[in-house]
Amino acid sequence: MKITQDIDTLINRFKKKDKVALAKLISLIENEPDKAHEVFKHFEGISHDSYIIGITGSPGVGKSTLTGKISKKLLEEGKSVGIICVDPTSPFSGGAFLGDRVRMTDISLHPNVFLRSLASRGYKGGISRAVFDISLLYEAYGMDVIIIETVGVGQAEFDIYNLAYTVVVVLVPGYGDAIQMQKAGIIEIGDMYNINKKDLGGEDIAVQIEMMLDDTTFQSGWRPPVSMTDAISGEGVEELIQNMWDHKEHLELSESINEKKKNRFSYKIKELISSKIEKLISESFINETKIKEIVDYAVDEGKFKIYRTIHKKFEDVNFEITKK
Ligand SMILES: Nc1nc2c(ncn2[C@@H]2O[C@H](COP(=O)(O)OP(=O)(O)O)[C@@H](O)[C@H]2O)c(=O)[nH]1
Ligand SMILES: [Mg+2]
Repeated sequence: MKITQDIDTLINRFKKKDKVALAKLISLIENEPDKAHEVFKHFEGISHDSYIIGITGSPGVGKSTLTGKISKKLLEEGKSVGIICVDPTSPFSGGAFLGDRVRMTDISLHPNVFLRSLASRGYKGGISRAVFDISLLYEAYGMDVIIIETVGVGQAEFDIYNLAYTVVVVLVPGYGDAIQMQKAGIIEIGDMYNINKKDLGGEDIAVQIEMMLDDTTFQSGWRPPVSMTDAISGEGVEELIQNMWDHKEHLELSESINEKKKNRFSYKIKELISSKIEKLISESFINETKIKEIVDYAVDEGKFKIYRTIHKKFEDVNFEITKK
């Protein structure tokens, strides 16, 4: 009862664009996924869509710096921006948070921007759930643009391609260009490629990417553009933003934006179903009494019997799956 009242108060403040309420709702949803429906039911009348952009690339290529610069430009155009930084490689919980804040000091105090960093692993229901739910909250808040910054592609804990409408792959000049491209799963994943740190060179990698793109046919009719930026000075950032809008327009004109939206939801639904199943199974089988029985048996009979014990205990369990 108390919690419902708290949620109601928070929602009222949230609807008045109170950033503290937004922060509290994010924490609530992160920590208590089962309460998410209590929150989202208040937004059922809202039809606002944010445009969702994914920025991905290896650690250190300048994604956060770039995100800061892109956001700054968008803010200058009067747009609001919700940022989610996912850096599971960050060894300290909160470490990425501080780092990203420092890189985004220019903008983090602006009333129309909000930044959330997810630095550590081990979110209840996983990082992709947290990212999806935070982006849903940003949409309810009325953000014009959502930027999801994430390390790597494919190997990440979730696939940015299923969550964003436009994916920017960021690369840097210098070492291991070929490896960078392989890692980026380059041709399949990016809607555009951006070589950052152009103050350090990078013409050669741009040419390599252009050549790879020339050898590829794009059934969608969209040929990913290649841009170069210096995220520190901001040089080239406008062109990159223009490429994003061009891609958005392409998706809208070809009506594939709806496919993207559907894809986002089917990804989410599959994830919700598997987490429900996981919960059901663990609740039915992993209860403390059962564990105690197994422990007692294993300890009495010897630790090397633990595998055989578990095997035995579950031997006569029959799974019955009912289709509904
Ligand atoms: N020379 C140069 N350094 C950059 C540029 N963009 C970012 N950096 C630096 O690269 C480092 C990593 O940047 P960061 O944005 O944290 O990268 P992320 O790990 O991809 O988010 C920081 O020291 C930045 O100051 C750039 O365009 N040129
Ligand atoms: Mg970063």
